[in-house]
Amino acid sequence: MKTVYGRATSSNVQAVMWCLGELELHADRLDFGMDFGGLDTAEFRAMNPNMLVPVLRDGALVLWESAAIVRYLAAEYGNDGFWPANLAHRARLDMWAEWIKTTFGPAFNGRVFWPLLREPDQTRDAAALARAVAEVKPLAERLDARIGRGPWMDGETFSWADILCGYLLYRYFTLDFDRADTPALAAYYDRLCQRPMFERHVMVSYEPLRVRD
Ligand SMILES: N[C@@H](CCC(=O)N[C@@H](CS)C(=O)NCC(=O)O)C(=O)O
Repeated sequence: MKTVYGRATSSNVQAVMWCLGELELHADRLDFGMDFGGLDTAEFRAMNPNMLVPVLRDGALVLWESAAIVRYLAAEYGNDGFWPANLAHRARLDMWAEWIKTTFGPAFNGRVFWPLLREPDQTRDAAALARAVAEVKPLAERLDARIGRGPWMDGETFSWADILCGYLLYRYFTLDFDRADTPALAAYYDRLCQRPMFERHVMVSYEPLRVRD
C-alpha cells in the first residue's frame, strides 16, 4: 500500500508520481500543500519536519525529498535497465540527475518560472529576471549537448535518470520566456510527451499557481 502526500501541481510530486507510473506501481495521492494545506500539523510534521511535499509512505517506510524517493522506487522496484546495477554506469547518469536538482532546477524553476508566475508585473524585478533568463541559456545548452541523439539519458534505455532530468521540462518548454536554441533537448521533450505517464503526471497545468495582476 503506497500513499503520496502532495498536490498534483507540485513538480516534485510530479516526479514521484511519474516514476510510480513508469514502474506500474499504484499509489493513492492525497492533496496536501498550498491551498490544500495540511503541512503544518503534528501528523504531517512527524512524516516530514520540513513541512513540504512530496512524502511517500510505502508500508512502514516514510520518505521525503523527491529525488531520494525516485531513487528508492527505482532501486526497490526497477529492473537493471531502469536502475543500473553497475555503480559507475549509474553514477555517470546520476551526476546529471544531481546537476538538474542543484543547478538547472534552481536556475530555471527558482529564478525564472516562479517569478514569472507568482510575482505581479508591477513588482517583479525585471533586471533580475533578465539576468536569470540569460543564466539559464548556457545550462539548457549544456543539457542539450548531453542528450544529443538520445533517445534517453542512458541511450536506448529509459531510466530513473530521465525522470529526474525530465520532470521540469514541461514547465521549461511551455512557459513564455526567451529560451536557448536547443534542438536535442526539444526533441527529447517531444519524446517525453509521448510517454503516457509523463502526460498524465507532469503535463499538468500550472495556471492554478499563477498570481494575477
Ligand atoms: N527538495 C524538496 C523540495 C520540496 C518542495 O519544495 N516542495 C514544495 C512543492 S514543489 C512544497 O512543499 N511547497 C509548499 C506547498 O506546496 O504548500 C523535494 O525535492 O522534495
